[in-house]
Amino acid sequence: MNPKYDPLAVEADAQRHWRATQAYRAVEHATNPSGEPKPKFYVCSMLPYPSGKLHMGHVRNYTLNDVLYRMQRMRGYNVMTPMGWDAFGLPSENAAIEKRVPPAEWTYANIADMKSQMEPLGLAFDWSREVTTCKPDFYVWNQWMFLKMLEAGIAYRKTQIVNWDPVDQTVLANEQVIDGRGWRSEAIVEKREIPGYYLAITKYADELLADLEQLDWPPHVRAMQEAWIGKSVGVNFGFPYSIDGEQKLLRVFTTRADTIMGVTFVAIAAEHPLALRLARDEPTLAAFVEECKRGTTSEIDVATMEKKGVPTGFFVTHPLSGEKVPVWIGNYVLMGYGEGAVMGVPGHDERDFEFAKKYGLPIRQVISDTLVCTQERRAEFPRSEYPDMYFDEAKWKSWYERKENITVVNSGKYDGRGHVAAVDAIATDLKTLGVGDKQVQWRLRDWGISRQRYWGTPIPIIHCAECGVVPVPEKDLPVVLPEHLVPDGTGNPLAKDEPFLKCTCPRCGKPARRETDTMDTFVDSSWYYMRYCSPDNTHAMVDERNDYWMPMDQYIGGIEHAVLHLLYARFWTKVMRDMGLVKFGEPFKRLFTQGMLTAECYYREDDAGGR
Ligand code: HQ5
Ligand code: ZN
Repeated sequence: MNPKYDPLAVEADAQRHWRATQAYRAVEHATNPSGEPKPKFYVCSMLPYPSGKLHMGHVRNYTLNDVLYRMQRMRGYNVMTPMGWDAFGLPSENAAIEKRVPPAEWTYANIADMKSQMEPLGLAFDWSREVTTCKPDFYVWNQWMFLKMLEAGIAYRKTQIVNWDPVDQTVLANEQVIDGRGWRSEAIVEKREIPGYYLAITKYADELLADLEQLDWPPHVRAMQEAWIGKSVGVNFGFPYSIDGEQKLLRVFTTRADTIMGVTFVAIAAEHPLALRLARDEPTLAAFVEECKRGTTSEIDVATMEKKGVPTGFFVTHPLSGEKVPVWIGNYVLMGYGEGAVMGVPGHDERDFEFAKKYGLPIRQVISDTLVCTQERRAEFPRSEYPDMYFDEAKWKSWYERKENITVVNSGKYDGRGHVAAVDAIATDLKTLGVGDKQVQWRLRDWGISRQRYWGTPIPIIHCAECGVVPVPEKDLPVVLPEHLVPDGTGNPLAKDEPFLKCTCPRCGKPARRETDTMDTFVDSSWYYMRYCSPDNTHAMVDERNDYWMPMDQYIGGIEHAVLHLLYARFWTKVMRDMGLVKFGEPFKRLFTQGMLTAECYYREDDAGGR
């Protein structure tokens, strides 16, 4: 035996043996020598875009995968690890434009190249499960699911103002716009109004948020998803008042109902019906209303302009304390936002604070992260000895900005509660009184999947002059994407390809035109990891082999997919579950984000100045 490790000889021999014995072919329900079923372990790395040559970053990602595979196999698991190609999308199309070749040709050549670089690494991939997303046997199921989603009301068409990337000539999802620029091209994004197809991910917002808790994922990834979903629970409630013999409610919306006992005034917009009513009897109010009308309607301008207001002399009733609260007309309250009225809590809101200081309105502290001296306990805790327990102008802002680790004070029965508990209790009481309720707001928007691009899954829709927008019947799937077209950079070549465009309307049989929009490639990556379980099934998207391997035990990939891909995949899985296609609601039990290798490299100059 050669005592030295000679990779060329050893690796080639080992790999020949692995190939001959199909060493990495995974079989469902494998048993150990004593006949007992082995526990399964599905480990998978994020599949590459076949954009050229294999990158050192890929190798790093796939080596982590390989190490885990081998360890779990030695520990007695029935392990499966597959590989595939995220083959649709802009990089191929852009390269095709540049090289004047069809993107299919360029993509298949890259796949062959990258595979030939990957194979000698001797990674434990079960190549019999290889998935290539630009092939009809894969994307037919994108189309099939799209039709199912249309039926279920998850997929829909609407005209909307969209983010338009002028360089990539395509629509971007909100999450593909980073600081006003396209996530890939970095071009400044413009606004355009066009029709497109959307998936109602917002219907799943609650569940996508709640289920984060059950995932063994890095906390920062869960936090990023949570922030992206962006649930804010506010309370919409009213201050009762009566005018002209009528009982009314002056409605406001707030995300800080925990500060409700700190209300010392209500400010209303100049266009608010109550302002207009009061101005009828009072010339000074009428003059101020006129002055405000000439002002701004922009939220941004309001933040910086001088806050002005006039007291109306009118009072509403605090719904919980019963106190009389003065109503002011404020130039910083806009009729177009919320209710056109805001509760004034100068102790804990920067704008209200500025306003109250200017007009000498009372400031009341009702939240704090320290033990705060309530009115009754002043003697016990003199200010000179316990300055931290008193309202401090310099500190008010930190109280306002924080929701964590704060305590409600000076608020009667709500004292001692944290932000969430106080909001809950106060909302419940307002509801009982019939003057308010919780209102949930989300940052998440529906997922726009239309791309005005050639190299993607055709959206299975037909446009008929008589019948309008008609889904392609299931039996006519797949709508096959022609592979010979050469994009020239001036829009979508499908829109100029007669053989693709021409079709007959499935409803009335008259000549019709095919939809030329294709799907976002994040559709492919939302479920490719399930297709690895049954890549050969020609009559179903997934089958019982998916029930065996999924949910995935360990997913490994770059942190750049913390929000987009991983959120879409979770959503897609939940939709499949609701259609009875899978039995689980979360695809990835554990996640490891390995970070991404960038082009940065460190070097040292030698004495001669060489590197
Ligand atoms: C890395 C690099 C390059 C890559 N097709 C998508 C993709 O990101 C994945 C889909 C599931 C949406 C890592 C990267 C990712 C894997 C594949 N990588 N350093 N494809 N310089 O080709 O670490 O983080 O870009 O996990 O390789 O990357 S990809
Ligand atoms: Zn028709």
